[in-house]
This record gives sequence, C-alpha cells and structure tokens, in this order.
Amino acid sequence: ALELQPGCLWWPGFLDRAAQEALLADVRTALAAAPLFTPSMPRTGQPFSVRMSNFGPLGWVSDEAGYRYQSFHPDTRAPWPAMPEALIAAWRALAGDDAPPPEAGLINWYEPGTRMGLHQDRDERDLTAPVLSLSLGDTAVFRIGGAQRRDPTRSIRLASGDALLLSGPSRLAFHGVDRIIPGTSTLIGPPGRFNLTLRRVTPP
Ligand code: MD3
Ligand code: FE
Repeated sequence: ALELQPGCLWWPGFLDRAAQEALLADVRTALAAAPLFTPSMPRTGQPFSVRMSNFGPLGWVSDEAGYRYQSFHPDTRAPWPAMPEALIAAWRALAGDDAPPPEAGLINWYEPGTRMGLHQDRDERDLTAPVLSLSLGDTAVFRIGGAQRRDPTRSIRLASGDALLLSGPSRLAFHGVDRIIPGTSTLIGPPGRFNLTLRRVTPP
C-alpha cells in the first residue's frame, strides 16, 4: 500500500475486474431491496447531491433531525440488507483479522457533477476503529487534509477497484470529493461512481 499520510493507506487496483463486477452485483442486489435515498442537511433540509443506501446492521442517514446511524431504511423502514461476504473479507484483509467486524456499509452514488464538501466523519461512537473505502466505476478526484479544516490538503484520483484505509491520525482528517470524471470506467454502464465505506460504529 502507499501511505499518503500517517494512517492513510491506499491500495490502487485492490479489486481486480472480476471482483469489482461481483461487488457491483452485490450492490445492485442490495439496492433492489434498499433503494438509494436522498439525504438532507440537518436543520435546513437542503438535499445532498450524493444519493445513499447501506449494508449491514447499522446505516448512516441524514435528514432535518440530524446525522445518525439507524437499523432501517429511512423511506421503506425495512432493515438494511446484510453485509456481503466480499466486504467482510476486504475488511479483514486490510483492517486486520483482529479488528472487530464492520457494522455499517455506506453506499454513496455519485453522478457526474456531484461533489462532497470537505468534512470529518465523527458520527461513530467508536472513533478508534478504522474506516475502509472501496471505489467502483468512474474515477473520483478525492481530497484529504489534516484534523483541522485549515490544514493543507492533497488530492488523489480514486479509480475503480481502489481501496483506502483511514486509521489512527487520519481517522479524523478532513476529506471530500471534488468531482467525478465521467468516461473513466466501463464497469457500471451509465456514468457515475459508487463508493462503499465500511465502519465500526459502536465499541466492541
Ligand atoms: C478520511 N465518502 O462517506 S471515501 C463518506 O468517496 C465519504 O464517497 C467519500 O467521505 C466518498 O463519509 C470518501 C474515503 C474516505 C472515507 C472515510 C474517511 C476518507 C476518509 C474517514 C476519515 C478520513
Ligand atoms: Fe467522509
């Protein structure tokens, strides 16, 4: 892996094409049961441009009431689909055999033109556990900095099959997605990108 900064490890091409296709099939199966929803900003209700769903016992949601993890889909109220075995295997391989299993598998869908502003992930009760990201489809221009918003940032291109592990000093790094580059992958069909992030939410 490449260490972009302390605690931020990048595996370009971690998933080969067959593994990407298999994982995309798992995403499609999950979305048939738990369709993409449009999260909105706490208080203002302003919609996000990224659409989302989740795998696993807990899913991240956001609406006027706030950001939180909950066990059911905000629209259908059905429990989230199970975490696919391939995601659990990737977590074990990269976070380590001793890491407690992930509880939340957030699915982010970016159409071209979609961005995600610079933010920290701090809605998890266990902020000591790592976060693992897997990218499928079109390349994203991803930006990461330090634990303070004013810290300098660097930008990398996350391509289909890439894995990124955030732990230790990078767990509270500010990060975001500046843009999606359409036409950079043939995996999905329509232009766009799925990002899957696996997280531990509660202390083990
Ligand atoms: C750095 N997702 O879901 S993945 C998110 O591409 C999120 O969809 C982006 O930021 C995406 O919250 C970035 C890479 C990533 C994920 C979690 C992190 C980077 C991170 C947590 C802490 C620091
Ligand atoms: Fe994030």
